[in-house]
Order: sequence, then structure tokens, then C-alpha cells
Amino acid sequence: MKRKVNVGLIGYQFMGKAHSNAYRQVGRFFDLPVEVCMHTLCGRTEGPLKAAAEKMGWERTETDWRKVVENPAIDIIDVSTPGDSHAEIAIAAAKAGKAVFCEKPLGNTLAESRAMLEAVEAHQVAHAIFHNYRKAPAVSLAKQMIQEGKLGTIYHWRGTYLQDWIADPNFPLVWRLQKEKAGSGTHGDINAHIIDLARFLIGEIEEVSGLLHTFIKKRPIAGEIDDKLGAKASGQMGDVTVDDAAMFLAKFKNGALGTFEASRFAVGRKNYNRFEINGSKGSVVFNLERMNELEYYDNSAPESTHGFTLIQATEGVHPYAGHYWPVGHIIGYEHTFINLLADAFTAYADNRAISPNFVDGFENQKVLEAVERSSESKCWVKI
Ligand code: SOE
Repeated sequence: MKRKVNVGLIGYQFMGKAHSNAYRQVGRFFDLPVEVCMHTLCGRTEGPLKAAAEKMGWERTETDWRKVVENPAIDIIDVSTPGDSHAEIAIAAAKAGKAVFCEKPLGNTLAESRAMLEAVEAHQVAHAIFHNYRKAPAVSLAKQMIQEGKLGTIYHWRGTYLQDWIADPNFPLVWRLQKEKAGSGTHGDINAHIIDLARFLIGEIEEVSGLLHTFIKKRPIAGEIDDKLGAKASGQMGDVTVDDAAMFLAKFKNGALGTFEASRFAVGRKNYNRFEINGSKGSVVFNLERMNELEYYDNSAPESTHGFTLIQATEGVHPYAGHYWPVGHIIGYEHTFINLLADAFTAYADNRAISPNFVDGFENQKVLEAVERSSESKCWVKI
């Protein structure tokens, strides 16, 4: 009989929906050492909360997150709320002896992230952060190739994460555009992802030089929100207090150079999370919008056949891929969360450190904060 692990999810909009799907599916595609129970869904408004719980498969609902954190039946607290409540909930959960799985970025500030890491370490609870893109088969394949030396010495990391969902000046002032709620804009939201991928694939960043910019300074105040990124616009205007685009140069500790570009104004790019890595023996290119593929340039190939090959990471030998469908039957965005939870629950059951975790979230926040300081000072900043 497998040990039951009861999960309490705080928040049920976009990330709550993605996490709910992953909790529901992970035991159906991976042989886990524990039985995952979707115990309690927590949100502020009773009606929509109950409808969401019914739709997404949660056993109970609760409108007060503190009651979920204090519930002795709960083993894991999943923090899927806007960034301004990550620290309070995660620290309370750690103090209550719960494992904490938190969305990115870890906190809205470096101080919050440090306090969250200190709390989970002090209370010796398991912790994880939802940097899900590491768990795309093609990304984990790139990691394997780098570890096997297939790219040789790494010279360049070229990361871009481009969206365009707020390029319309009439798009309302949702929480992601308010500093007190989100901590930062494009920078903490999606630069955080390519910083995590760079740390995962290349290594630690030593020094940065950044530029944050806001194109549209005022927007209609937001009304009712949806479970994606949208909301209804009201008649009044409010100030945008975060960046719309965030770019920076980076020097890695291992000598590689990096460029990072995150924007929500890259008109035509919807969720264009792309990286290119150039090494002495070859290069790889990943693009989330074609997430089952990895482009690979093998510099040792004979000149007559030089060129980027297109690996389709859906073979049984590729990370995670064998848990789903026969070769060529591709997977999607939602599977990166399922893969992350499969690794998380396996490590959790074995009392091993989950990867990625709050240390990754804290190291990520150190880079985010250094880039913000650099943008203000117009100088290079050491991490
Ligand atoms: C919006 O930019 C967003 O939902 C991010 O918050 C997520 O982390 C990313 O995976 C998709 O886009």
C-alpha cells in the first residue's frame, strides 16, 4: 500500500490550473512511490473556488489559506498565488512542518527569497520551485549532451523569452503589471525562466549589465480576471509600475558569455522561450514553441554534411518521453509540470533534495536583483 501524500493548493488561476492537471496526471503516467491526493483547493471566493475544485478534481475547498497550512492532514503546500503572498504562505507552511512547492519567482524581493529559503532549511521541510521548462525532454536532453561533453567548452548562452500579450495599450492593469503584487514585470516573470535554464545548462552567473524598460506607463484598471492572463478593462486608468522589457548581458563563472532578452512587446511572439548554446564542439537550439525538438550542430561532422540536425526528443531514450506515447506522438506545455512533479514526488518519497528547489529560486533572485541594480546604476553589477 503506497503512502498517501495530501496536497493543498493555494491559488487556482493559470498556474493553479496547470498544477492541478499535473497532480491529477502524474500518477497515471509515472510509477510513483507515493499516492498523490488532491486534498484541498484554496482560494478567496467560495463560488468560483468550488466550481474550480469540481472541474479540476480537488476533494475539498477552503477560503482561508492559514487553515490549509495548519491542517494536520496536509503534507505539501503548493503556492500558486501572485508573488506578493509567496513568502507569507511558504514561511507559514514551513513552520507548520509542511513541504512547500512554490511557483516562480520564489519571492518578490531578494529578502523574501532569502527568508523563504531560511525557513524551509530551518524547519527541514522539502521544497521545490516550478521552473518547469527544465523538464521538457529536449531541454533535459541538452543538459545530458553538455554533461557528456558533446558541445565542448561553452562560449555563448543566448536566451530570449518573448511574448506580446500586453502590447495592446488597452490591455488592463492586471496584477502582473503592478510592482507591489508581482515584484517586477517581464523580468521576474519570464527572465526568471531563462535565468533558470542558463543556470541549469551553463552554470552560475558572475556579473551582469542590464536594462529594464516600460513602454506603456498607464493602462485601464483591471476588472474581472480569467484563468489565463487576461481581464476585463474598467474605465479608469492606473500606473504601470513594472518593466515591459528586460535585457541583460552576463559573464558566467566558467567563462561563457550570455545575453538575455525578455519582453511582453515582441509582437507576434506568443510564448517564444528560445535558447541557443554555442560550444567548441557544437551548438544546440531549443524553442518552446517547438518544444519536442532540439537543433544540434555537431562541429565534428565532415564538412560535406555540416549543418544543424533536428532531433525530435520523443524517443524512449529521451528524458521523460518514454512515459507518454510512441515516438513522434509529441507532448506539450502541461507535460513539463507533470515531469517536474514526477521528479519531485520521487525525491520527496526518498527524502532526497528535490530539483529545482528554493536554493535555485534564491540564486535566481540574486541575478534578477543584480540586473535591476545594474539598470538603475547603468554599471556592471557582480552577483
Ligand atoms: C506569463 O508570462 C506566464 O504565465 C508566466 O508567468 C509563466 O511562468 C510561463 O510559464 C508562461 O507565461
